[in-house]
Amino acid sequence: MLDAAARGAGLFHFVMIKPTHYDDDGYPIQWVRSAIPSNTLACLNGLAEDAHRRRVLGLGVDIRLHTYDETNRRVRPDRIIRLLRKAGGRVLIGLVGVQSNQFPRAVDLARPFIAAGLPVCIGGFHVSGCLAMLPQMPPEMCAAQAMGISFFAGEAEEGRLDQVLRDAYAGTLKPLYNHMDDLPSLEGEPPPFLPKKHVRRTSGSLSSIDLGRGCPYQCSFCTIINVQGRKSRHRSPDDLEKIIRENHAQGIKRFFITDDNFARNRHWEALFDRMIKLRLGEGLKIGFTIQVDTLCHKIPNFIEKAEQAGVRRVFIGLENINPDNLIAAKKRQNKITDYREMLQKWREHGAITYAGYILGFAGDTKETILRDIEIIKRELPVDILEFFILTPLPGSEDHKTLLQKGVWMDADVNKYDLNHRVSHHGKMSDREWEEAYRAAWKAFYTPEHVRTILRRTAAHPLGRTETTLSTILWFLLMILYEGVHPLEGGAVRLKFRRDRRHGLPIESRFVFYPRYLKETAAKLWGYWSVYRRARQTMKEVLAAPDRWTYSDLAIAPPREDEFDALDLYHATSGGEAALARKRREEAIRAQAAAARHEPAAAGAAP
Ligand code: B12
Ligand code: SF4
Repeated sequence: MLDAAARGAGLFHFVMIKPTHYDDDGYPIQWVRSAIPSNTLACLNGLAEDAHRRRVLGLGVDIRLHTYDETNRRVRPDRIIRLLRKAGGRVLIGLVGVQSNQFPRAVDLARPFIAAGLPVCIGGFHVSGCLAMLPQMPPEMCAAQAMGISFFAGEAEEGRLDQVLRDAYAGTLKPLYNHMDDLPSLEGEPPPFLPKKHVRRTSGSLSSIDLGRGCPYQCSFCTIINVQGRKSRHRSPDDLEKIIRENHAQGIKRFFITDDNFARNRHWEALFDRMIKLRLGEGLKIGFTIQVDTLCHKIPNFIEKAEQAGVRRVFIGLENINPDNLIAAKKRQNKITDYREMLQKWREHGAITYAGYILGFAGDTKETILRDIEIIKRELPVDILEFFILTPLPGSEDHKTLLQKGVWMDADVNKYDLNHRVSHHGKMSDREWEEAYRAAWKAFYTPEHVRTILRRTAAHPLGRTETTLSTILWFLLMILYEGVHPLEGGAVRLKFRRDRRHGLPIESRFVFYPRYLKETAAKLWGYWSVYRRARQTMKEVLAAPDRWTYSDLAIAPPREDEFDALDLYHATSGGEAALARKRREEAIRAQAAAARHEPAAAGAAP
C-alpha cells in the first residue's frame, strides 16, 4: 500500500464549500432543508468535473471533487481535514460564491484549514465586487489575505479554474487571481451541475441554472453590472438542453434560471423555443422560475412563450412605486404606468409573481412606505411582495459613492444581507427605518390581504391557489418566526453550539440546548397555528359561491379613467410627472402614426 506522501503526487482533492452567514447571535444560518441548491456551487462543480475529464493536472493525477452547501448541512473543517489526511494527496479548499454577508463566515471556515497547512481560495461577489469598484481592498479582505487566504476575482470559465487547480497542485497558489477586466463567454462552457444529494437537501426537485450573465441597465444599488458587466453573455440552447436532460435523468424537473434579467438575455427566444420543444414537443414535465424587468411584457411574445416554456414563477424588480425614488436610483427603465399591465399579463398567463421592493430610498419615510403598501395591495395584482432594506452592497455604485464621501456604513459585512440596516437615512432615524421594514412585512401579509391574494388566484382558471398559499406561508413564517430574509430561509433551523462566530464565547450547554429546544418548539407551534388558519382561509376561498366571478381593482381590466382615478399615479411622489411623461409620449406616437396614416398603438413596444 502507498503511503500518503507517495500517493500525494497522484491525487488532488478540490473541496468546494458554499458558506452561509451568521445570525444576530453569531450562529450560522442553516436548515434541515434549504430552498434551492447553490448555482455557484453547481457552476464550479461543473467546471471542475470538466477539468477532471480533461486531466488538467496530467494523465496520472486523479482529481476528487467534494461539494458542501453549508446552508443545509453542518460543515466540520476538522473532519474534512481528517478525511483528506487519511486519503492522502494534495488539496485546494475553495470557498465558493461568497457574498459580502458570507465573507466573515468564509474566513472562519478557512481558519482551521490554514492552520492545518491547506491552501484556501475565496471567490464570489464580495471579492469581485470590491476589486471591481474600490481603489484598494477593504480591511476584512486585507486581514484574510494576511492569514494566507488567496482570492479569485471574476469568473472561472474559459480555463481560469484550470490555472488555479494547477497552481494549487504545484503548491504555488497565488495570493490573487484577478480576471475582472476580462469577462468570459459562456457558450459551450461546461454547464452547472450538482449531484442529486444536494437537491435532496433542499425543498424538492428544484435545481438552478444560469443561462446568461450581465444586464444593460445602470441601477445605482446594483452590484451585478459592475461584476458581470452590462453586455448580455449567454449559454446556447444546446447547453440548456444538455442541462435539462442531465437533471431530468436524476428526477430534477424544476429549474430556477438565475439570470438577473432573463428578458435582457439576447437569446431569450431561442432558449424559450428549446424549452417549448422539450416540454410540448417531447412531453418532458419541466417548469421554470425566471427573473425579469418591468418592461418584459413589451417584448413581443415574451410572456406568451414563457407560458409555453413552462415558466410558472416570475421575480420582478419592481423596487418602488415612487418615480422620484426610481429616478434617483437610476432605475429609469421602471415606469409605474406599466406595472399594472405587466402584472396582469403574467397573471393571465398563469405565473405567480414575486416583486422585489426596496425600502429606504431618499424620499421614503415610515408613513409613505405604509401608504405605498396599501396602494399596492389595492391596485397591483402582485402575489408576493418581498421587501429589502436599501443596502450599499460592496460592488455597487452606492457603496463606492458613500465610501468616497466618507459616509458611515456598518463595518460588519455579515450584516449586508438586505435584512439589516447598515447605513443611516436622511429622513428616518435608525429606529424608524428598522421599524418601517418590519411594519412593511406585517402590512402586506395581513390575514385579509392573504385572503385577497388567494381570491384573485382562485378566480383565474390558470391560478394555482395551493402553490400560491405555500409560497406566501414560506415568506410569512420566515419573517414571523425565523428572523431571516425569506430568500435565505429554509425548513427547520439547525444550530450548533460550537460553530459560533470567531471571537464570541461558546455558550454553556445548559444555556444553549434548553433555549434551542424551547425556540424550536415555539416556532413549530407558531408554524402550525399560522398554517391551520391559512388552510381554513384557502378552503373558504375555494368553496366561495362567487369564486369564479370574484374581481377587484387590481385584477379588473383597465378602466377608461384608469390614469385619472388611481392612487398609484396621484398619491405617490413623482407619480403625476410620470403620468405626464406617458401622455406626452403617447401624443408623440399618435402624431407620428397620424402622419403615416396608421392607427396609434398606445403602449407599443419601445
Ligand atoms: C441566484 C441568486 C440567489 C438565489 C440563490 C439560489 C441559487 N440557486 O444559487 C437566492 C434567491 C436564494 C439568493 C438569495 C440571496 N442573495 Co443572491 N443572487 C443570486 C444571483 C442572481 C445569481 C447567483 C449566481 O448563481 N451567479 C452565477 C455564478 C456562477 O456567479 P458567481 O457566484 O460570481 O461565481 C463565479 C465567480 O465568482 C467564480 N467563483 C465563485 N466562487 C469561487 C471560488 C473559487 C475557489 C474560484 C476559483 C472561483 C469562484 O466562479 C464562478 C463561475 O464563474 C446573484 C447575482 C448574480 N448575477 O450573480 C445574486 C447575489 C449573489 N445575491 C445577493 C444577495 C445579497 C443575496 C441575499 C443575501 C439577499 C437576500 N436577502 O435575498 C440572499 C442570501 C441567500 C444565501 N444563503 O445565499 C447579492 C450579493 C452581493 C454581495 N456583494 O454580497 C447578489 C450579487 C445580487 C445583488 N443584489 O447584488 N440569491
Ligand atoms: S435591472 Fe436588476 S440586474 Fe439590471 S442593473 Fe438594475 S438591479 Fe441590476
